[in-house]
Amino acid sequence: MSDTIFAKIAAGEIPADIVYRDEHVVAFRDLNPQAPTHVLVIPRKPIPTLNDAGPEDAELLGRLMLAAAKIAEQEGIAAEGYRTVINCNAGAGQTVYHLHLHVIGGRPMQWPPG
Ligand code: DGP
Repeated sequence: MSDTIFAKIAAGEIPADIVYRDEHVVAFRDLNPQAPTHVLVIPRKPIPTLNDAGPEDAELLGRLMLAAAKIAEQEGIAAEGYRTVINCNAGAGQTVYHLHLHVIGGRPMQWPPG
């Protein structure tokens, strides 16, 4: 499962509009944005879904969240508010099986989500 499009983006093998990267995570703009700001934060480690994360990934999951907050600040949406979403498996709409955190903002958000 390490040959997904997101693994290739993380490896620099295919292009993406990267907004943040460090040793553990990479973040880039979604190809099909659902709001003025729509960034995907991924671990470099190829974990297919949230269900596949284990206790050994606890720190990495925290890094994804902290990167999301940093990106929201960078994008100028931190104060007004934004949403973070992880779709897990097909029933939730997951289409790329490399764990990713959506950071969505720049417009009012509805609740409940669809
Ligand atoms: P999800 O439905 O949670 O699996 O979200 C996958 C997202 O990934 C979806 O919003 C579209 C985006 N996406 C799919 N392929 C690419 C790609 O090649 N590049 C970028 N930047 N985004 C992609």
